[in-house]
Amino acid sequence: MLKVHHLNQSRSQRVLWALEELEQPYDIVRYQREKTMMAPESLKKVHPLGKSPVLEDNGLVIAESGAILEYLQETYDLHGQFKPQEKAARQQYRFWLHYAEGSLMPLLLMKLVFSSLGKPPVPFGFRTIGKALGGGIQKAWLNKQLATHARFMEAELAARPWFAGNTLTMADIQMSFPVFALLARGGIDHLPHLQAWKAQVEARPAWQRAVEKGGPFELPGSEK
Ligand SMILES: N[C@@H](CCC(=O)N[C@@H](CS)C(=O)NCC(=O)O)C(=O)O
Repeated sequence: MLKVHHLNQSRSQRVLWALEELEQPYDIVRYQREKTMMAPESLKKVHPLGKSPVLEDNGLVIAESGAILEYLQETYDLHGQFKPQEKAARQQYRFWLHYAEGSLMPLLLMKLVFSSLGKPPVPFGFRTIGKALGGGIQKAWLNKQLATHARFMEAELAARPWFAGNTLTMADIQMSFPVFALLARGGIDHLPHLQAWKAQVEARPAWQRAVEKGGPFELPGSEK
């Protein structure tokens, strides 16, 4: 039986969603984030990096959500429903699979860190300077980067309903975590295509079953 090592409010939501779309049975091993938001040490017993998701299947232990989604598509998408066949769409698919963690998530992680510098666990005496520094970096650089990425995705989704074409693919599943994070903490107000994309994700029965099984998926916001 497939086994998903699932951390609450995390990227492993993608894997639960993918398995629900593929209608594959699976077991969930649950981990709860600590106060620091880190995963518990016990995850390191499954994979040395101690990050979620990790998938176990037939003696294989697979980390990295993109690698897991590609594995699931190759192994369980028997009718090729979740990967485009046509060449140009397949290149888009590959692009978004890499872009999600390679380009977009690092900016969103920076947003989370720089907007938290004025708060615990930063020691009290450093919070004023931390807030000023974090705010300064966001204003001078980070917010502009995020706005460029948001405009790019808006333009792409104006041309088609899903990231790699007219139907849902693993590229959308991989993009779900950064898009939800961008909408929660990016501080950008008018993103109608990304909002519409999120709404069509949330309307999918497979997404809803994944949330029911995995627990609520509400990523924290941040100060603008
Ligand atoms: N690029 C990896 C990132 C994995 C990752 O950082 N996962 C987060 C959850 S969203 C995690 O395990 N955080 C807990 C920690 O760092 O201790 C992937 O896509 O799987």
